[in-house]
Amino acid sequence: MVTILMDQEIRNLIALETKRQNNGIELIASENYASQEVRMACGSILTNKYAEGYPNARYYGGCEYVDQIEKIAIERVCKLFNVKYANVQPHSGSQANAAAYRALLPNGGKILSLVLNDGGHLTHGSPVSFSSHLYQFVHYPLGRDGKLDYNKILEIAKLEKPDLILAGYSAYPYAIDFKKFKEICNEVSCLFMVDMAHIAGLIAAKLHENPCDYADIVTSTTHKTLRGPRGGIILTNNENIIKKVNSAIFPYYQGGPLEHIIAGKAICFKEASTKQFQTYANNVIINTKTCKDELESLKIKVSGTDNHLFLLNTLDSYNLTGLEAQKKLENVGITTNKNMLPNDTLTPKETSGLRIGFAAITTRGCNQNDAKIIAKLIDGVLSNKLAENYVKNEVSNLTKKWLKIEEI
Ligand code: DSN
Repeated sequence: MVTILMDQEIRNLIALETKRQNNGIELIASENYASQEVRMACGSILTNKYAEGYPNARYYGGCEYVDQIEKIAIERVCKLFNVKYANVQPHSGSQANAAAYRALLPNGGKILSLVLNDGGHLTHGSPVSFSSHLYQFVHYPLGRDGKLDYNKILEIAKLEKPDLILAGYSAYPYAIDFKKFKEICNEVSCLFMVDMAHIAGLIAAKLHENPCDYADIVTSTTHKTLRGPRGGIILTNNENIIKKVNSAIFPYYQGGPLEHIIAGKAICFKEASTKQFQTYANNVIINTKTCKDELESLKIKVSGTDNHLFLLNTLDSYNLTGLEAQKKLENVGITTNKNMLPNDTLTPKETSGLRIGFAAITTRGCNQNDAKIIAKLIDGVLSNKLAENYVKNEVSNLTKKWLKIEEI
C-alpha cells in the first residue's frame, strides 16, 4: 500500500495561483494557458523515466514508450513548421539558443543581433548572459520608427562581417521579413539563425512568414503563442546541423530529457495544427490591434502591431515609468510587464513603457469588445480617471465570463 503524502503548503499555493490566473487579466505577451491535456501529460508518470540520448539510441533500458512519444513529437513539429529535422529536448528557449550557437559557431564566433534594449533577448548577447561570455556580439538598432531597418542591418553586416545574423525578438510588434534577412546573410556570406519564440504560434497558424524556409537554425519556446508546455525546440533543414545540435543538447548542455514535457509538446503540436488554433491565432492578432487602436484613439502613445503584442509609452503618456504603471495595473488585477522602449532613457529596472499582449486572454475567450474595454480600463487606471473599485469590478465581470482555468 503506497501512502500518498499531501503537501498542504504547496497545494494551497497552487490553489491560490489558480485563483490568481482565473481572476486576473493576463496581458504578459510571453504567457499563455496550456490545455488540460498538455498539463496532464506534463504531470504524468513520464517524469519517472530516465532517457538520456535520443529515440533508439538511449543510455537506459525501458525506453520503448518514451521513444515513441519523442518520435511523435519530432514528426509533428516537423510537419507543423514544414521542416526536415527537430530536437524537442531543450528544457527552455535559453538552452535551445545555447545549443544552436554551439552547433553553428566556434567559441568566440561573431554574432550580429538586435540591440537588446530595442527588443532582443538576454541570450542574444546580454553582458549578464552566458552568450556574451562565449561569443562576440555586435548589434543592429531599430530605425527611428521602431521598425527593423534592413538597409542599416546590411550596412552593419558588411562592416562587422559576422559569422551569424540573428533575428527574432522578445518585444518587437511588427512582422519580420525573414527573406530579406536571408538575402543579407547571403550577401555577407554568414549563417542565419531565427529565435521565433514569441511568434511561433502565429507561424504555426500561417499568419506570419515561416523562418524555416530561410534560416540555418530556428529555435523557439513552446509556451508562448504556441500554447504548449514550458520548454524549447530547435529546427533545421540541414542534416549536418541537426547532428551538431543533438550533441550540443545532449551530452553537452543537458542530461536526461524531460519526457513528460516532450509528451506535452507533442500534444501542443497536434493542437496547433488544427483549424481551431488558426482561428485562435487570428483572434489574438485582432484583439491586440483592437486594444492598441482604442488606446491610440484616446491619444495614448503606443507602437503599431502586426502580431500578438504592442508597446505602450507610459512615460510620455502618463508621466509614469513602466515599473510604476505595471504596479498600478497589477493592483487592479491586470498583469503586464515593464519593458524597455527603443532608445529608452531609463534603466531596465524602471523602463519607459509596458509590453502588452493578448495571447493568453484570447485563449480564455477574450473578444474584440472585451479588448476595447481593456484599453479603457488601462487608460482609466494609468490616468487615475477611473476609481480603483470600479476597475476591479470590471475586471471581475470580464474574467467571470471567460473560460475557467482548472487547477490540474
Ligand atoms: N522571458 C521571455 C519574455 O517574456 O519574452 C523571453 O524569454
